[in-house]
Amino acid sequence: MTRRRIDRLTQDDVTPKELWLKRRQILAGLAGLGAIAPMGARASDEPLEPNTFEEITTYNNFYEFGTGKSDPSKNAHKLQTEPWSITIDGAVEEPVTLDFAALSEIPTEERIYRFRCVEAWSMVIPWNGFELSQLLDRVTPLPSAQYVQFETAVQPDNMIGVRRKVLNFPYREGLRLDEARHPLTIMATGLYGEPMPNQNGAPIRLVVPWKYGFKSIKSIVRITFTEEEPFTTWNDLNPSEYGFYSNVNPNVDHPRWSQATERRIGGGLFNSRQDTLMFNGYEDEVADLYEGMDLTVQI
Ligand SMILES: Nc1nc2c(c(=O)[nH]1)N[C@H]1C(S)=C(S)[C@@H](COP(=O)(O)O)O[C@H]1N2
Ligand SMILES: [Mo]
Repeated sequence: MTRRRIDRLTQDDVTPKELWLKRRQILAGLAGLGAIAPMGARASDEPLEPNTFEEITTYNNFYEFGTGKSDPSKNAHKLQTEPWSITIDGAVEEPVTLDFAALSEIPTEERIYRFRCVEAWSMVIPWNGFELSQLLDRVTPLPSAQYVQFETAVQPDNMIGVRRKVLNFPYREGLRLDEARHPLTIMATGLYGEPMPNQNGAPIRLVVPWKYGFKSIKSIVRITFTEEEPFTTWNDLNPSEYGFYSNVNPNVDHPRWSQATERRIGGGLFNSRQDTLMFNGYEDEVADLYEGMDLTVQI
């Protein structure tokens, strides 16, 4: 596993994709070829051509800042990200709280992942972050712990969607512990080598690339180990439409639309609609997590 720190860019160091690709090649040359290959790239033959920084930061779902795709990029500048901390508690021997300085010390690496929203659109995003297991290892779970629940910050004064109560906030999500510890599951602190933009879940958010996008909860302040399957926001709202597992699955349609294909944002007129891949293309890596489960029933 490669581990490297991505230096923060300066304010005016906007990264056009070509320049960023060139920088990656230089880094690849320095680090030795192969060391730079992101894990996600092995999942299928599709070359992962990332979406632009502009696309990734202007077409978002972040209901704390409104329900429209362009609302987060307009409203999320109000998110207060300093000070920030994550508390890890619940079924553990001793809870810990990590402040942002402690979180920033964890070395990051780049992961280029497909990202598939349950609404049948998708992107490819070059995240920077570290494996969630590195955070979970900071505590000793009780033997009875089976799941983790995640919770987003609630800042009513800064979050128009919270004031309007468009969802049952705080936004909460959850994973089974083996899913949470899977090496593809990351805590992302940036993208394109820049600190995480507010609208994408600053300063730190979850990314679970084989599950529908709503599992990848943003702006996390709490991780709680639990014995039972935890409360999760969308599952609570409508369990028949949003399962706890919500693995990307082209063979199980959403009750109101097909999940067989997806619209790649920015994909152009002719190649914008493409087949959705089982587990979003990460089947080789994650299928064994679900051995013996009927994925048409346990959605
Ligand atoms: N706290 C919080 N996290 C969230 C959401 C949200 O509304 N609030 N939306 C989810 C959904 S539906 C998607 S598709 C992704 C979108 O991530 P992106 O805007 O970085 O592409 O964030 C997920 N995480
Ligand atoms: Mo989504």
